[in-house]
Amino acid sequence: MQIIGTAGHVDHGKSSLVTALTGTNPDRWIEEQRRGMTLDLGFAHLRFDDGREAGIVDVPGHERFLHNMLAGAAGMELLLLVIAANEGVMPQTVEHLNILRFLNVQRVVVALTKMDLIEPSGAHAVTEKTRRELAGTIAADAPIFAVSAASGENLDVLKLGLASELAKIPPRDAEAPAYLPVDRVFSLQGRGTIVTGTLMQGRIEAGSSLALFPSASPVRVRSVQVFGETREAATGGSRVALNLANVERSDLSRGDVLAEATFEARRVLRVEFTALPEVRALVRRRTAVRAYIGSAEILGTLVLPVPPMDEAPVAGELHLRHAVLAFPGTRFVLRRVSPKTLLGGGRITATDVLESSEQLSGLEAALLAALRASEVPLDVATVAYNANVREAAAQRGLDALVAGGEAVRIERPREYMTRAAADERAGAIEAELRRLHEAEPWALGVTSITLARALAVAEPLLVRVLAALAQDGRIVARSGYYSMPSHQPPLSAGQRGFFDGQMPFDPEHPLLPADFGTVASAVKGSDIPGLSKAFDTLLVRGTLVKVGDALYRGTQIADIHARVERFIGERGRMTMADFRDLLQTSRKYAVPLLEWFDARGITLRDGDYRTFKRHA
Ligand SMILES: Nc1nc2c(ncn2[C@@H]2O[C@H](COP(=O)(O)OP(=O)(O)OP(=O)(O)O)[C@@H](O)[C@H]2O)c(=O)[nH]1
Ligand SMILES: [Mg+2]
Repeated sequence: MQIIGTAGHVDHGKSSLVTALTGTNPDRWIEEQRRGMTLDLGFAHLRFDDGREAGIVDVPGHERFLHNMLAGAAGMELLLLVIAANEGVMPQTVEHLNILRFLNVQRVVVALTKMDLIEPSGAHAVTEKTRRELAGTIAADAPIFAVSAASGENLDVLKLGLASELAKIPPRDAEAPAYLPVDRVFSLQGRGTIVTGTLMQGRIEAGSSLALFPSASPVRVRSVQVFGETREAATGGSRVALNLANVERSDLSRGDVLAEATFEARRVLRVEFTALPEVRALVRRRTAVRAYIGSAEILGTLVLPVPPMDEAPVAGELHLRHAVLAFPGTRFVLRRVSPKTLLGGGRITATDVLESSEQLSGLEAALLAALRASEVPLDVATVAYNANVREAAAQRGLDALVAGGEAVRIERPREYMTRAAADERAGAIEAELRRLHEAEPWALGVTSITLARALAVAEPLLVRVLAALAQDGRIVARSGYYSMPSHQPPLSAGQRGFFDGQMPFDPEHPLLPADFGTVASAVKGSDIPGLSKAFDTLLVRGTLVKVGDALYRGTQIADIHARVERFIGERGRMTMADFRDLLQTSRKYAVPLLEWFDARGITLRDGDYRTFKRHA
């Protein structure tokens, strides 16, 4: 099997094309279907008429979810670049190409889709324009197929094109050791822990023993599945799901690697790095970075003897905060810590670097010593005083330390602490978050007050540290709750049964909501554990939606949204009476609903009429 990956700007039709080609909608979450937008990686299985098969990894186009795109990007061999004919090459089209040029893509196919939206007479001109816009990228010489997922036009030709490009890609090395970056972890009732990923190389057999990195803890592979079918073994280039013994779901996350137990994860890697020309000035001797290796995102520092001057790769070191299992030849991409600008990428050349060759200047070393000597974060004036240097010099040195990742800045008021001290705090916070997620999986997260109490630290300082961690993407802050990025609150069976009972599906009136007050007081009156936190979670995540006094399921809102989209698409505009007829509902429900859509910038009110405003 081989892996095809999609890429392209948000909304250009990647997932629709995957659905049209395979019959599988890669948007597997309700939230994705409700928002009509891919949030995380999706997977589908493409079978060709001659019996060959390929796995498809579908990525989100929105730049906010670029970290998810990056988690799936390393496994791609054939890139299916999707460009909407009515929009052409857009910022994320370029960004995705900039990422993928550093990874393992070997061939590219361009799908110029949504051709049904342009005049047939303009087709040739659009194709030519696209060809020009792709000059100088890895898609420069790729075949371009003009298609439409909506009408099905030319999809069979595209499929033949994919098959012919796949045939040009040599099979992956089966003799190489197995290397599986994990991109999904879940547990199945009665089966235990399941991980999925793209097997980058080698072979994994049912019954074999491997280890999980970076911890190197041993695991046994109970069974192997490739696209839902149980197999004796999977080989490089397959999308695999492994049922693992001796490991809890909570011990694993995206970014971990399964490989042979004799290997060792490393924190310092020797690398060759190429900076993207437009951001070269941001790369210094020491640059704090987010490194994307396999499916992992790891913070660290890129250390170069001289900053890059041109297109040529520069040899240097990558100092990571967490060890990673990688091989010489493994490819990676780097982004800035914040803002998360794409910096470039490269190749790991050696993993046997044990000692850091990093040198700090005398000033930086003195400032770091001053920070180290303090138990609390310090402002620039205090650091300057303690290190006996002028404040302007201290500021310059601190900025360099922050850029290089040795020191961390927290805001309001602005103060500094060493990376080691910040990591220690962060580690304690993350461990506590994990513990609380396990204790109350249905809760969206934890408040700063609860965390401060559990960790016995002052809340005001904790809030500032939490803000810095959220900025780094190490934790998520949402509606006053903090959580680990991987936390996906599931409901207990009792909680699920309760909400299903409160909001039964009525096939006669599929869009009729429940009464918010009634459900809320039933929540209060029930003795099912954790129910009110579970209710909050459902509301914040949009699984349930409060509109005025009514309570809808997210799927009902998605359905209403789709009907409105279709109606306005056909008629151009919609009145309140149209809306009522469309939903076969009364004013009581229709008025707050439309106001809710207005407030979210989905519909646009103009007197008595509404028009549509997608992604406003
Ligand atoms: N007319 C027309 N509309 C299309 C076509 N393909 C997709 N669409 C519409 O374009 C919108 C976006 O399609 P998606 O497939 O979700 O786009 P995407 O690239 O996966 O979007 P993200 O994953 O969020 O980046 C949806 O409303 C689709 O119905 C097409 O060939 N023709
Ligand atoms: Mg999509």
